Amino acid sequence: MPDSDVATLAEQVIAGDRRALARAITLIESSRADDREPARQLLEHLVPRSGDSIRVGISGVPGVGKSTFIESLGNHLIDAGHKVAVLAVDPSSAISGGSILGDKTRMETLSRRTEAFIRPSPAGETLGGVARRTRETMFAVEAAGFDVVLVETVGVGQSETTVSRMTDMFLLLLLPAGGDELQGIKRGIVELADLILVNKADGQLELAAQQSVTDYRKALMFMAHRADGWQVPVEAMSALSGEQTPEVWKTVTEYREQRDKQGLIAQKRADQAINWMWSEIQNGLVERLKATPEVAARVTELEQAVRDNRISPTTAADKLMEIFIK
Ligand SMILES: Nc1nc2c(ncn2[C@@H]2O[C@H](COP(=O)(O)OP(=O)(O)OP(=O)(O)O)[C@@H](O)[C@H]2O)c(=O)[nH]1
Ligand SMILES: [Mg+2]
Repeated sequence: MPDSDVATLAEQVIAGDRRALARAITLIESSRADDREPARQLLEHLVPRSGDSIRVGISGVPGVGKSTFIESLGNHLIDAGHKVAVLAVDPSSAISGGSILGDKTRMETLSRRTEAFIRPSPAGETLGGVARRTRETMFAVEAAGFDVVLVETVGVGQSETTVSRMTDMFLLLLLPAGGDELQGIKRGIVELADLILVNKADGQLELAAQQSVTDYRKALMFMAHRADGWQVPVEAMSALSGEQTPEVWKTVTEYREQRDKQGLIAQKRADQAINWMWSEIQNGLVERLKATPEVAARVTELEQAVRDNRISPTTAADKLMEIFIK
């Protein structure tokens, strides 16, 4: 793609042209080697126009109600005059080749509104690859004028950390659960989640949900306090009825405003950007190392030696890095 075309595409995205935005994201997500450079150039145009948004991560186990909540929240926000982008980070999309997260059929009303933009998880070889493309897509949707970005991810391990590293606030959805299951709320979660929502607080589950809220609040009190002094709220919610959605959003904006005043959002984003730069360097170096013919020629042999316990992984790694540097 010639430079002038990239510039035109960027202009169209910034002007709010949806089809241009879709094309831009396709370019960003492309794994073709010759798309990488134009994608990079495109981002250079878009990044200065990005950032004017609230970025919210939403996580929870499959079936907890993430999509139902996003449908409710998204509609509420659009009614209030926002433009809402929904992105997804699904590590399993690497295996399945596609993702159900961010699937439009699960957000039926929202997906039909022109003020919403829904993009399923990109496919990628690694979580890092998926995350990189989602971050870059975030720049594109922000440049296109979307001022709320919701990033959905499944609540299984690494992907939560990944999403918390690209958002301003992280929401964790939990299911109503009794005593023993409370251990599901692990220590790390407290550092990660800025707001905990016990979903499905309706019908037969309402009482159990209220009880869970009480239990989780107690459990949180006994855990180490967060370094930043934020007391993580725990609330019951029914994403299905959407009754608490305005209240939930109020908590999000309060959190945002409070931290914005203290300069903490800008600081967090700056830290995230620096971390990202270093993880790009890490990934890039490994890619280049593997692509070096002199290294490639020795990899199989050294891997076998490590498998057979003939040399230590550390020594093998040192050897390969030495070959690379030379
Ligand atoms: N009763 C009740 N059911 C709900 C609520 N929220 C979601 N559900 C139902 O729970 C099921 C799963 O909801 P989803 O929104 O698809 O859940 P999800 O977390 O997006 O699931 P995955 O995308 O598979 O990870 C659906 O049948 C919803 O209708 C709620 O607040 N109350
Ligand atoms: Mg979903």
